[in-house]
Amino acid sequence: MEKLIITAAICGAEVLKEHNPAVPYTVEECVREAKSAYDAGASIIHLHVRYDDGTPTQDRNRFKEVMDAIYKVCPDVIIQPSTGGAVGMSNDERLQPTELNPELATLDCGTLNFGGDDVFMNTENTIKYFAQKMNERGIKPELEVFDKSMIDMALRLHKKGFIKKPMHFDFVMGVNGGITGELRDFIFLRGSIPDDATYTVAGIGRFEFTLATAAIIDGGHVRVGFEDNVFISKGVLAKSNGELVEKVVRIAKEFGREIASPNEARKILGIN
Ligand code: KMH
Ligand code: ZN
Repeated sequence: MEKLIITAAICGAEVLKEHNPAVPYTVEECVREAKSAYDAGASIIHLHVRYDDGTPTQDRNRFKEVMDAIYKVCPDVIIQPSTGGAVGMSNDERLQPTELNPELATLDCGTLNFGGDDVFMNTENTIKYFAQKMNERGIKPELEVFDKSMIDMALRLHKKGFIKKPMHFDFVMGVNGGITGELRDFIFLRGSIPDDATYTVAGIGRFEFTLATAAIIDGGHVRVGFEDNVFISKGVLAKSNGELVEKVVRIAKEFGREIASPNEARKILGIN
């Protein structure tokens, strides 16, 4: 089985210090959280950035500042900026971090309700526009799918030439408005992607570690982090993103799955 790629989604756009005081907002806090995850075994940092008061932003300069500071302490790590940003942002606002030519960035493959009154908008033309920009800039998209229909959208856009193979998916499971985090649904998604595709799974809240375990057994990859879940176990807040990654590493060891370094992750994903 391939080595396990662990992604740490350290910050997100919606989770707050009120949920867990260790959620990073400032540059220094982002560096601290990225380093804790990297030291524990994460090879990819999925990155959102905030202003110091916690407001999410897709500002190119803020991304550059945070990315440069992370590279100083984790020189070989893969930083994957979000192009999802926060609900309500415009397309061009969301695309700003792709101007920094990262190796990898997210590409959200459909629209969904996002709790309460929020709608996370990704029309077909938006997805095509984002895919084109990423192709122009040599960025591999990680295909964020919050439901089965979004896999179908990605496959359709592959046929039309917008998304290249090998495709790499992220199954984000358990968002209020998307597919559940039940194992039945994981098996459904996992069986719906091409044989030559790779995938990682991001279980939201209580689904984080059950889905991580399923992916470890199945040969997939795993995303954990405060963006998705702030608890290390029921009712106990995680002290850091590193603590969440350490738990995944322990589970992987139990099943004999080795952990990929950033360069090994690049090879598995076909980026260099
Ligand atoms: N913050 C969500 C609305 C991504 O990073 O590409 C979207 C999101 C997906 O987090
Ligand atoms: Zn994200």
